[in-house]
Amino acid sequence: MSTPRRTPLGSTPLVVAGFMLLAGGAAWGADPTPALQDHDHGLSVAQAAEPAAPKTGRSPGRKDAQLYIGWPNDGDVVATHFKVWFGLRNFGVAPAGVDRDGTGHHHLLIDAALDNPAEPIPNDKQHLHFGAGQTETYLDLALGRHTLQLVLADANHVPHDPPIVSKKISITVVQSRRPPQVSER
Ligand SMILES: [Cu+2]
Repeated sequence: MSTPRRTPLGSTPLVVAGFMLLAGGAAWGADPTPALQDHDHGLSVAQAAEPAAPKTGRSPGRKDAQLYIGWPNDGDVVATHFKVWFGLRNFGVAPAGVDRDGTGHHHLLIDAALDNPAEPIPNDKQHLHFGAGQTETYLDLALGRHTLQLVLADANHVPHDPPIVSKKISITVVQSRRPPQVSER
């Protein structure tokens, strides 16, 4: 018997449903309960025999949730220091660690792609976490072309299921023009 790794409030119905399926499976005897094989990420029948096993740990997304980069726009030319703001519709922003369905925090991927939505998002210079619930930031990027993409993830930095991601945009960073010097001290 294993215990669930984590038990977010929102996952309770899934766990209960999984348990009921398992109970049903046991009642059918040797029937390998085909419904369970479709469940989430290809659990084997042996794993599914443990009532707690079906929990994958991913928080539910919403198909109508919309994540987008409000600024800059795709194709924009920006200075080396520039602002980025994040847009989200039909979903909420909550700080990292707040485990509540229908919420997440922003992650900005710079010149990177979301490799595996079932894993926590890495934390490095190409994967920025906004765990305080921020909805904008300033970036300092090297000259040249870069891609930006937003990914929402849950309290444990794992993307939702289905993942909530923005379109990946391309921008070109050029040398900032210094504002004119008004006066010398
Ligand atoms: Cu995060």
